[in-house]
Amino acid sequence: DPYSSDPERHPVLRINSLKPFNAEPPPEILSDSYITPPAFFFKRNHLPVPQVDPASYQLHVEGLPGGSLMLSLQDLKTRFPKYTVTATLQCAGNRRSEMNKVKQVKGLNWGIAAISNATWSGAKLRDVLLAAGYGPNVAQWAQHVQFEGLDADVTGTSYGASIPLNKAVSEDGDVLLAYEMNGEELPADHGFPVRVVVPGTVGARNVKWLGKIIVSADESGSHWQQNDYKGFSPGTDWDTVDFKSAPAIQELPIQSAITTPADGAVVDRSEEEVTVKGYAWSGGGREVVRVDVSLDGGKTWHVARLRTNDKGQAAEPSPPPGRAWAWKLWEVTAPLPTEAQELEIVCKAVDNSYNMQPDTVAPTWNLRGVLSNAWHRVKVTIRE
Ligand code: MTE
Ligand code: MO
Repeated sequence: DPYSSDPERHPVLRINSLKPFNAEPPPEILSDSYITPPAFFFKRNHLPVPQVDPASYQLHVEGLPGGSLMLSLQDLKTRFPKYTVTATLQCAGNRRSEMNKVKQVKGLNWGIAAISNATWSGAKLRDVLLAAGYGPNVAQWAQHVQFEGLDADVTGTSYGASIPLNKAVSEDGDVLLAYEMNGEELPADHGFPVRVVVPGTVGARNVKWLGKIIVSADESGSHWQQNDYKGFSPGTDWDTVDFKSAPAIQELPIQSAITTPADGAVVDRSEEEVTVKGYAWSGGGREVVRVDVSLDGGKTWHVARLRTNDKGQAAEPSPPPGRAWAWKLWEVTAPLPTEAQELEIVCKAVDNSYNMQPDTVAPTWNLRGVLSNAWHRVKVTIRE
């Protein structure tokens, strides 16, 4: 069994698939802490977790004029400045189960918790590429940076993905070769000893157990770059889909969801009010500037309070423009509407480009069930 050396996992995780291991935390745990504890951080593996010996680990950097560069874990830690970035990771398939209710899609049936937030520390990819010979002349022929994982299937094919070269080398891109998560060494499930963290970019490009970096004229040729993680029209089906016709997902759209109360919860009339909590995040470093919450299916709205730490009520000052990599947690307490027996609680977020979420799922349905970001709705009963 290639999965026999997979690590132990926290029993509270909701398992989507055991081999490979895919799981998400109960949603209310997400809004309990601004920085998600690694035990609860969602886990998305396509293959068995590889066992990597940190002492003999070598990262290969290829495709630059200086020839190939090999870096040990020690090299990464000592030859390059260490940066820490708080960044949210979200799987392209987060909230796929809502698309499944419209019409069957192919993929793991994620709820709303295939998203989590951590602080990541490591070397900047930019610094490593500069050390490997990157210069302005490279941008004349290269356009992509490919990553290969050390996890592989039975045929020896490893997980792979790529990002645009300009994201990789931009000073403001904050792309890390991370060896720490929340101040501790990376857990096995999250890419020990080194993973790429591409802030603002879909989870799939944040390659874990990083073995190789290739600067290239071409995108990664991997299945996951070419024939997966792309969006299509609701009218496109498996007979008509042409994966070459759509770009690979990189930055993700605006997103928010309600972590509590849960769908189907009951509140007592005597409580007189209800507290609603959730998360909001946008891709590409766009900052969430507002979250609107409705208790009546979208007829009337309240503005939620946004939170960027666990300390107090107030949000910290905004990050520099275009570098809002982390989610905001939000919360609103509102009176129970006097006539209603049932609440339809809805949330929608707005980012600083004034991007907003679509109000319903159906017009965004796609055969792989990715990019699911409609207004999130939960129904709650009021007990008299
Ligand atoms: N990297 C490798 N090597 N193998 C993988 O299966 N899965 C990707 C990405 N990096 C994957 C990988 C996907 S699709 C996602 S959403 C994120 O890792 C999930 O990261 P996490 O498990 O740390 O939450
Ligand atoms: Mo993913």
